[in-house]
Amino acid sequence: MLNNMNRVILHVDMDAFFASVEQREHPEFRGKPVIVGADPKEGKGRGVVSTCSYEARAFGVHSALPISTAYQRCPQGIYVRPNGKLYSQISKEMFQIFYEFTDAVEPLSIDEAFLDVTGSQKLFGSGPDIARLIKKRIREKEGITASVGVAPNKYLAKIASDLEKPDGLVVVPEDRILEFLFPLDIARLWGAGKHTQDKLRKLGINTIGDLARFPLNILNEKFGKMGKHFYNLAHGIDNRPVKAGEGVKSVSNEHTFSKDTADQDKLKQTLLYLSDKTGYRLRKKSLKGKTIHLKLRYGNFKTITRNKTLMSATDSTQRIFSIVESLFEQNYQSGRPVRLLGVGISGFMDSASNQLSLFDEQSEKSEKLDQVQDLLSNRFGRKIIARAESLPPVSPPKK
Ligand code: TTP
Ligand code: MG
Repeated sequence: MLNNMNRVILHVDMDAFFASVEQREHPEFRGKPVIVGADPKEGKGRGVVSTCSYEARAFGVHSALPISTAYQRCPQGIYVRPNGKLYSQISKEMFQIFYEFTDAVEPLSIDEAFLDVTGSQKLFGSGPDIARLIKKRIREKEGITASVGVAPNKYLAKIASDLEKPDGLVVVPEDRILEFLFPLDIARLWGAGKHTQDKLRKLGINTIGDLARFPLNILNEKFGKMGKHFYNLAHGIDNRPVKAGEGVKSVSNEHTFSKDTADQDKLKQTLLYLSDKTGYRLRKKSLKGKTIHLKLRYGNFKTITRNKTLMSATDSTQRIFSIVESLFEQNYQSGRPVRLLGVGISGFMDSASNQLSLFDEQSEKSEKLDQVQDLLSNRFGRKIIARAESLPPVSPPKK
């Protein structure tokens, strides 16, 4: 079996990112519970916690917690609204630091990335040496701390970076993978959500070691093709390469209706929902695309795809939606039941290097709305704050 391919992978993740930036900006916040998120309005505010400092975590506050609950748990906390512009700027600088060490950088979110440093060792030293250099650069240049995992693959590096937060550095050497992995709880298994974890526990599998020792044929039976994947991960095998940002060629989202529909309101609502998901994913990856795609499958499986290329690249939900809506209006045969809709975008350029186009006031406003939404919904809060008119149709699309 081709095992881990002698790669050296780093996973870097900033500690309490937004809150650490606030503590850097306001020295009087240091060492105190700082909660970044919605306005608590003396415990009556709506919305959620984006993140909080480790001092606030001691009170049971965490990301995605309703801000009113956070206030109950930690009324003495310092509550601040997110400053998305500043966090994006620091994120950009942090990625520049990564690129000093390797071109193989795969961004995962605003504050984390995988780095393949296999080829960088001649220049900068071993994996752990590079991890220490990166941590030092970030501390000196940005005034905040990062945690790093160093391992022969992405999966192990990701687990490792989380184990000794904040300011952690955990190295998993090739010959100690199983020793490292087996005692860990299966909550650490990548790709296993709450439901899968419950299923595993019912089989008596509570640690990664339990999973590794479990018969593969039963895993296949219970989890289909994920069975083998889980089994491999439990043995520390993960050959997925680090995909540098420019490797992304298109982003798309589809929805299959539980029952075919010709209801135009419902169809457009779904297009808005899919445009929003697409825009969100673009903005998360700092990408902008020029060509917008519509996919429409009728009840009899006849499928049409149409696209339109814009003069300038975009990542705006509103802009994507306005294009797919007009493609839909031009191509949909009214009254015919639809089975599936898809929205996609390609023709990428990096949004950082994208020249600002001359937005009119309306599109600037919608861009701000998109940004605020991203900040609030980063990962968990997404469904809760979806634009009212784009609430998930019938059954929400699968991820
Ligand atoms: P995370 O890396 O998940 O969290 P963190 O950096 O705050 O803390 P940790 O030390 O555990 O890594 O997310 C990065 C940033 O993304 C976080 O600072 C704020 C934002 N975020 C949200 O806005 N909402 C969320 O629900 C989560 C998880 C993160
Ligand atoms: Mg983080």
